[in-house]
Amino acid sequence: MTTESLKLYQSGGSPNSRRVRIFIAEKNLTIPTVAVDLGKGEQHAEAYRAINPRRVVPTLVLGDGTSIGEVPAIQRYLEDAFPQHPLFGTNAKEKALITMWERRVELEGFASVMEAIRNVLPGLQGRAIAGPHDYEQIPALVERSKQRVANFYSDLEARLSEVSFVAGDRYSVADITALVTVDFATKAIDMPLPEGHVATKRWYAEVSGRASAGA
Ligand SMILES: N[C@@H](CCC(=O)N[C@@H](CS)C(=O)NCC(=O)O)C(=O)O
Repeated sequence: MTTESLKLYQSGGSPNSRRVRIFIAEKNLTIPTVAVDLGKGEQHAEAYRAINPRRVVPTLVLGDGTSIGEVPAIQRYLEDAFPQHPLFGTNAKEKALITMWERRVELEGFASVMEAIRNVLPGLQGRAIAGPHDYEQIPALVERSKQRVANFYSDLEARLSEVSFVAGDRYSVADITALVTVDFATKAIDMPLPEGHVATKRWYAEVSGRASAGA
């Protein structure tokens, strides 16, 4: 199967899009992209809603017109369609453990950063949760979200003091989500990695030094 028939709808500044872009780069794939300008509200336009009624990026559209939304679903499709350079593991145990770590990073780290920024950014008033429904911001949540990010950092440091990569001894999709989370937290809520987190900094230097990190 070739990648020419695929199309990735994505946005340059979107951390969820970056999770997929890094994944694609790690697999050495070239997939045509279509930019969706979130600042201009293109995700709400009828044309894009026909592609993804959830009104979020990224979305992968297959040659037969099938739309796949949700980052882990897009990554899973690409892993199965293009098995080279596996990022979800190669046997049942590895696959389960990588899925477990990736999910923890997404729920505890990535989602906490998203919650912190979406509940405070003036431009996201009435849009505290991305998607088809409008939600008011709850500024009181922000401090708790930041506490969750701080706890995520501590847990990550403990983990990376024991293993080389998030899910064990090999780079995986869990490292992609963790890298995007750290960069997102640094940029969006001014929470870079804490000074004394030497294990995480060792890991960060390695994963951010891979060519895929620029995707
Ligand atoms: N659960 C979705 C989340 C996607 C998401 O929240 N994307 C953001 C960009 S990072 C978005 O499209 N936001 C549009 C908006 O805020 O209206 C996924 O995994 O793809």
